This record gives sequence, structure tokens and C-alpha cells, in this order.
Amino acid sequence: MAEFDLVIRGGTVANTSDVFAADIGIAGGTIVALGRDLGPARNEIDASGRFVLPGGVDTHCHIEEPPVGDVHNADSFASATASAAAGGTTTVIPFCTQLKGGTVTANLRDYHRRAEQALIDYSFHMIISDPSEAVLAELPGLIEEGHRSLKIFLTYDNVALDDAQTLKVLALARRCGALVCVHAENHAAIAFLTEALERAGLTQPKYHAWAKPIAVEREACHRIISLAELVDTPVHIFHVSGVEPAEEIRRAQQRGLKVFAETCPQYLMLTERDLDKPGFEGAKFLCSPAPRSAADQEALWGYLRDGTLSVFSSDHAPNRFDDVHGKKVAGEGAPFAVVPNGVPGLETRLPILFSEGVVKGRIDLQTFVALSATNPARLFGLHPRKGTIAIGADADIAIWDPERKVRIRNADLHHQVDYTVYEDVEVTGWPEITLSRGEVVCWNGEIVGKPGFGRFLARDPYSQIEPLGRFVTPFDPVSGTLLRG
Ligand code: DUC
Ligand code: ZN
Ligand code: ZN
Repeated sequence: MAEFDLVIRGGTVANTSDVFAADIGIAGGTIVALGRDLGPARNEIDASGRFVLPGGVDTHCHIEEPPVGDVHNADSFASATASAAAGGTTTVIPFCTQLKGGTVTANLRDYHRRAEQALIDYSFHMIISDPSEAVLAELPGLIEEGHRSLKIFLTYDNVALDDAQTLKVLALARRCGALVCVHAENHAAIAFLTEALERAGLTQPKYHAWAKPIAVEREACHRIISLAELVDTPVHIFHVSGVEPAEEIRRAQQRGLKVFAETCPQYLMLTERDLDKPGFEGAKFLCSPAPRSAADQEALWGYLRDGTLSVFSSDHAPNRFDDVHGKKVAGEGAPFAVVPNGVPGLETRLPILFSEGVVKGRIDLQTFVALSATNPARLFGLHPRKGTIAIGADADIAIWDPERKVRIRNADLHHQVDYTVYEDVEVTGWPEITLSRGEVVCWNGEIVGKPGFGRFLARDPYSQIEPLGRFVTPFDPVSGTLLRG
């Protein structure tokens, strides 16, 4: 009888720690052997000349969220996870939304039901937009079930929390062992700037960047870091767009705080000028925070290299362009303030990081693996099951052709969005085969995985979410304990 279900032979394996030549033996969906000339298997994949990498872990992507007004998510769990797998990603963490006035539990049950169509494994963040007493009472049980991250917004009318509400969520996260992820922009400042721009008749997409200059992000980063420090709980800051917020984060990390942060492809690839495309085209590129300058782009690579930004996510936002349920919900030429935010990117996240980063010499292969898989898996309590090629880990693997040249075309992508902001961008390197728990999900661009194969990943407590035990006064406001007289 064959020892292995599958052996991947002759490839170059890369982890965050090492790059080495090895065969990978897989049985029962997990990696059971790493070595040379592994014995017989029922199936074999020849990976010579290929990189064999941990499947990507995308810890920030919007999938099948409930409609907000008339805006609908174009992707279902099936289409989004097919697209993710085609781009070398094998785990996603999307968002279960609590809308103001609502509770979390019913939405979570509904979201679990929708996610049953996923082709790859998944976990959830819980968006908290209204931390009422009832919601704060239901969260401990839901966190205990393994929904171990919360997401809060400091802006957007229907979801923004004020400082008092933010502190309540941070304190609860510390009590229950959960990580708070933050969309950090100053809501009142954006409203003030937007109104002023509207009064002056400046409403085309390019003015989105004027309504959300980097100062609104810098301020909110500083604020969330300070509030988290007051209650001694870690925070993770989403979609850092440039130097000023990154400097706030770096300063906090240098002071020893558990402040984690990510950036996304759009902040490496787009600038404010993309919002100024002719006609309404700029709306395609409209995301928040807004794309910044070429100098910010280059600086972000430095923060990715030095670990200030330890996660690279897509912030996949599946709003169609030519559609009244997407960017054109308020009509072609609508003011920027009513255009849905975000760009799609589940499938292009890793090819862009590989091509712009590894191939162009900005990061090495190990850093690529760290940013795309290992660090997000560790930060969200999924490691070592996910994010590494190691004995005992799930056989979530992307086999990359590092030399394949691809001209990105939306027609070739697997999402349900009708555009990509990377149309015609040429990349070198593409994942050829993607495996989830030892099963092929995507083979040379063809999706062979099945909806329903993906499993929910419940997350136990883990070290990144432990508090430091360090307070700004001799009093712990969460436990109510006097630490010294
Ligand atoms: N910004 C968000 O806050 N969410 C979705 C996408 C985006 O650009
Ligand atoms: Zn956001
Ligand atoms: Zn987002």
C-alpha cells in the first residue's frame, strides 16, 4: 500500500525561516514528511523548477457581506474563494457584520451558513458597529467559540465607533482574548472636509483623496494606539497607506506595544493620480484610505522589509464598476462621497507581491512567505496549522512558476467583479497549482475544487493576543485592580 496520498517532488520549498530542496509527503490532508526521494504515493506532482510555498492567508477580505443600502457584494463565498485559490491563497478571514441596532449571533449563524460554499478554509472577524450592553453580553460566548477577532471602524456613518465605544470593545477584547482590528481614519475630519469640497462643487472621484488626506489616517492611528495602550490590549491596524501612519505604528512598536499592521497591494500600486482618470473611471480606484504618492509607495516597501507592517492582505472589496449595485449605485458621475469604497484583489494579491517584491529585488522569498502566509497565520491564531510547510501542518500549498509572465486581465480572473485596477499590468511569477488540505483546488488556472470543501477554522487563545501587563497608571481599568498604592 502506498505510504502517501500525494508526494510533491523536486521543488524548492520556502518557509519564513528557510529555503530548501525537498519532496513533500501528504497523507490525510496534512504534511507528514519532508525529505529527499520520498517513497511511493497514490498521486505525484512534479515541482521541479518551481517554488513550493505555504498557501497564502488573506486576513482582510470582504465576502458576501449583507447589502448596505443598494450596494451588493458581487462575490459569493464560492466565487471569492475560487478567485483566492487561483491566486495562491488557501485561507481567508472575511467579516461577519453587525449592523447598528442589531445583534451578532443571528448574523454569525447566517454567515456560517453562507460560508459553507467555500472552496478553501476560512475563519471570521466580527464587525462591531454598535457595542450595546446586549452585544457586549453576547460577544464572550462567540469569541469562546473561536471567532477570536473583532473589527471596528473609526469612520463611515453606519459603523463608526466613538472613543467611548472603542474603549468598551478594546476592554472586552482583553477580557475575552480577542484581537481588535481597526479601520483608522478620523470620521469628523472626513465629514468636515467632504462638506467643504461639496460646497465648492469639487465632487469628482479625485477629490476623495482630498477628503481623506493622510493626516486623517495618521490621527486615527495615533488615537487607536493610545486607547489600546490605556487598556493594555493589542491592536492590528488595517490598510496602512503611507509614511505618516506607518511612523505612528513604528513609534508604538519601538515603545514595546503590541501594535500590528498591514498594507495592501493597492497602496503599493496605485497613487492619488489614478483617481483622476477621465470621466468616472477614477471611481474604480476609489478606496479608503485613499491611494497616496509614489514616495509613500516606496516607503511602504521599507516598512514591509523591516517588519513595521507584518501582514499583506487584499482588502478585496467586490463592488462592480458598471453596475447600479456597485460603484454606479448613485449613477455615473455621482459625488465621490456616495461611491462605494474599495477595489477587488483576492486573486492578484500574491502575484503582485511576488513580482513587484521578489522579482524586482525589494523583498526576498522568505519575506514574501512571511507577509503573505506565516505572519497573518500567526497574528490570527492559525499557525502552525496554516502558513507554513512543516510536518503536522495542513497541506495548504501553492506551487509557483517563478518565471511565468502574465498580463493581468479581468477576463481571466475568477471573481465576479467586472474590473481589476491592474488591467494590463505585467507580472512575473504565478501560482500554477493550489492545494487545500492536500486536494487540488486550482490547476493551471482551472478551478477543480468544490464548494463545500472549505472548513471553518475556530481559533483558540494564542500568544499575540495576550496583554503585556503594562499600564499607564498603577490602576488596571479593565479588571479594576489597584496595582500598587
Ligand atoms: N475601504 C474599506 O474601508 N472597506 C472596503 C474597502 C475599502 O477601500
Ligand atoms: Zn477598512
Ligand atoms: Zn476592508
